[in-house]
Amino acid sequence: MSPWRLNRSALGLASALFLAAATASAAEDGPAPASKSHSSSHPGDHAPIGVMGDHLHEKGEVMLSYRYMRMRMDGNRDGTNDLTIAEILDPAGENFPVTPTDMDMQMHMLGIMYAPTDRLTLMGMIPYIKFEMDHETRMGTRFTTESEGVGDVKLTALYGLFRDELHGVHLNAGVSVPSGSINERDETPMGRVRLPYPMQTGSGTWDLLPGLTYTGQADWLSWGAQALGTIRLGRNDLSYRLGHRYDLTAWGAVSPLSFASFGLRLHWEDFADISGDDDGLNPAMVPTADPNRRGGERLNGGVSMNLLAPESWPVVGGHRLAIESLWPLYQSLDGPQLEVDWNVIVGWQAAF
Ligand SMILES: [Cu+2]
Repeated sequence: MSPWRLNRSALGLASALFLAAATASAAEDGPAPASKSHSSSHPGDHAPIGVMGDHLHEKGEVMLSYRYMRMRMDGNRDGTNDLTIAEILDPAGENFPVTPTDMDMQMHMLGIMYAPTDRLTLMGMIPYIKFEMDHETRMGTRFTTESEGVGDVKLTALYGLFRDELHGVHLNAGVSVPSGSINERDETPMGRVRLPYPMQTGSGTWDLLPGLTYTGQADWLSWGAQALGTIRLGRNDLSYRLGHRYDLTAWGAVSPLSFASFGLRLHWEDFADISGDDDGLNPAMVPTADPNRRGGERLNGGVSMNLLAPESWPVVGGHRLAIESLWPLYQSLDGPQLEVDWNVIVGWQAAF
């Protein structure tokens, strides 16, 4: 099946809702607390690149962005205890005939932001995701499954609630469109089958993405915090829904140079198990096919750098280049489940 298959009616409806929200808000544009001016931009104006929807734009401004993300998972755990491959396969242990051993996730994400007013910025993000998972069976066979395609498109309205010289607060009101796939298949020792939940590129449900963001800046210091939810609505076409998730993050950065800032971040993520199940999967075969072994919580620590090209530079003046790396400091998983080892995010942003 084509990785570019998109649910057109879903996309159309989401676009219409998005435009309606934009039009409604444009009409009520009063003496709003203005967002920060890009004419005096600063590398620490933006959060570490792994944070989305952290800033507003000035009326009429458009920003394009591209992010490349990679996540590496190696080894399994249950709770906070590491499990060996042998323990997962052992009939006297966890008793699964097959187990994942490691996984790579790569994501390319295109983003666009547009501010119809100083108070309102609209943001759209389109991910293209590639998964690779390695497995081992009780018979000693190793095999790899792969899937790739467009993920769930996210449309978010960022609405300024407050801003002064020092700091500001805005609302994140988003929706995740089920444009990704829940029917990715690949060859396995059991034949060509539908892949388990973590290999699917979409949730299959419309999801609400509510959130609140706080940012501050004083001279060469900047900081911020964001709370985001992912609330799944209903069930998908295979009669399950992924678990709701909650993300809390806080960061601080110093900008010792006019073109560079260096940041530290903490990110707490809490993700629940799946409700319902995909009838095509056998939860006794491999842990990834069990809807009750998908939840967990994780605290990540991140180190980041934002670079801002001087306005005087031709073509790339004002463009941003950023990198962030995150490592789990703590993770407790409903296992056996693959544990995260590290994440890297590289991004480019330019406003017009
Ligand atoms: Cu932007």
